[in-house]
Amino acid sequence: CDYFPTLYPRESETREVKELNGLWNFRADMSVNRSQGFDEKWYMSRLEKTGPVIPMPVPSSYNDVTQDKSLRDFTGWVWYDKEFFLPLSWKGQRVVVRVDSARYYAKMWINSVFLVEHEMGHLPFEAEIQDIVKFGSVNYFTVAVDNTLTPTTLPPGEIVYKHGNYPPHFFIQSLNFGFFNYAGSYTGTVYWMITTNSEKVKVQVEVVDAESNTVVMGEGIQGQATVSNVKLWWPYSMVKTGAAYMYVLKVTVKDSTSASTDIYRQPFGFRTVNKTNTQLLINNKPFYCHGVAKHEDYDLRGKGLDMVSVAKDFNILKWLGVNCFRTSHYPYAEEIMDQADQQGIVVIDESPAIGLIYENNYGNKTLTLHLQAMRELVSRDKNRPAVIAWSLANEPNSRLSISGPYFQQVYNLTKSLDPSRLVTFASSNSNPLSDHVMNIVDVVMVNIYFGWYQDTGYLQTIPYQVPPTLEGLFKHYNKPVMVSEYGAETLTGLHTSPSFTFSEEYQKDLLIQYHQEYDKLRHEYLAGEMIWNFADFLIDQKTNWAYGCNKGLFTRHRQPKMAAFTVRDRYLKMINET
Ligand code: BDP
Repeated sequence: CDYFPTLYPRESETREVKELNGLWNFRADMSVNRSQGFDEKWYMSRLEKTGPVIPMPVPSSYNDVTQDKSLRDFTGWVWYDKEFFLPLSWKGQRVVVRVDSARYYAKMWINSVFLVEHEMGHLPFEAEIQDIVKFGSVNYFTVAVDNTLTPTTLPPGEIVYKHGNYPPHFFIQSLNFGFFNYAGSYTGTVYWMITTNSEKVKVQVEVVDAESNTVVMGEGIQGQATVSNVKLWWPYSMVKTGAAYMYVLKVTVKDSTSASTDIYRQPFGFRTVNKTNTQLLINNKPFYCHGVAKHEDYDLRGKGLDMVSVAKDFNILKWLGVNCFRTSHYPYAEEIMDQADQQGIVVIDESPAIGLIYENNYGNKTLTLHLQAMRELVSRDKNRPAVIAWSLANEPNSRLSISGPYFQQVYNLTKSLDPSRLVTFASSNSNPLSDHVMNIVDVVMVNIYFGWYQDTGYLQTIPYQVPPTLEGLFKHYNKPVMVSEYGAETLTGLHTSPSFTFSEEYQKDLLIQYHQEYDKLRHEYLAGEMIWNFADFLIDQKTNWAYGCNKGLFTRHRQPKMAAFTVRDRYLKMINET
């Protein structure tokens, strides 16, 4: 898919949005090689005519919705279809159909006409359909989605066939990552560049402030305008009042050939991001990230967008005093990003590149996809003030020498697309002597598990491990260092005294040990701490994890574990200090 959308669908005087959310028809292709749907051309008719279908909610991952284990663990193509109407009044207009995310590979048809295919989850794709759809009568929309991950997908995985004492055609989808494969009085200058599909257009732009006053106007498909007395966008933790101030760029395009008008409103904010060798700076003031790493993961709906959960999560983030989170390990829904912008919570925006572990994950196909992921992500989120950094990947194997030139290319592209933000990645390697990527990026982020994966149970080792590790990174790279993950598995309700691994006390004790060390370093070169994880989430079935990753401060149902109160005390105190 060469064409990727940059504008979120927003209603305006000239734009209408019709959501196709709800129950769709659904059919998994359970045939041995998962090709029955294509062989029989299921897209040529309504899906129910091809065989048995079940209702499936959209948006949602399908895995946890039914009682069927084979569907929960399914790998391969599934098919969705839905009937819809477009009003006669839309005739003559440009009509675009958009999918916000389909994990991992998607193809779509309308009225059996193939429209577009898109590789990679978490990022939107769209197609123009005004020449295909019928106005004032029924249409149908077919989407086929394949969640198979191979060594050259992003993220990579592998299909491993098992022979011998196994059921016929038995295979497992092995993953290179650990989460469930849900299918998935200053002046400010505003710059704009507008793409239109007609040349005879007159473009007018207005900058509208949060009180609905037009503060400056401009013209032309490309230009700039200066806003005086600009109100800056600040994280809520940095100012007592006026945080998260947003403007809107109202764009009016008049096409003299067709005498039509289009109006679109793009929210944005004014703020700068910078760094010294020891600190991150927002609007030239030091910003210390006290936050969490998150997941898009909810009970039953998997990664399906659910506004109740989004609202609850943001209320919890504020309750905890979190001022920053990382979208581990893929881009999150735009509705989530909107909340970060509007509530003044800083975001480190991560690409879907997780699990680049083996040599064969570093081929040209993956690189091409990775570059495309960065293009799509930057283009989607470039106007968001909350986003201060792009995270190129999580825990790539940066000990492999091939990772150096590979990430140099991904870094170069990202920086050229957006020189205004920092570029980083989360490293599992904390040894500069064996690393090939940390030297490339602007800020060092590292995932550390002392007292958990390393020296399990021995919390007294933490003061001997954390400072030298972080200092080693700082001394070697002379860049700010952030801890992008640290934590321990914790089963809610398991209590032990003295603390024992997996108990709530252990998680609390571990975090406190780290905090004592961070407090010594945060006035030096440490620029942030992010707990793994905000809440428990599902991973694939394993022996050493009890129904998912339980390193959350909250359960999957968003109820607090003991450590949540410890973190809240710490983070609120930090906010009061500023
Ligand atoms: C880290 C990964 C993260 C895992 C975490 C863990 O970045 O995705 O969930 O370990 O094991 O290495 O809990």
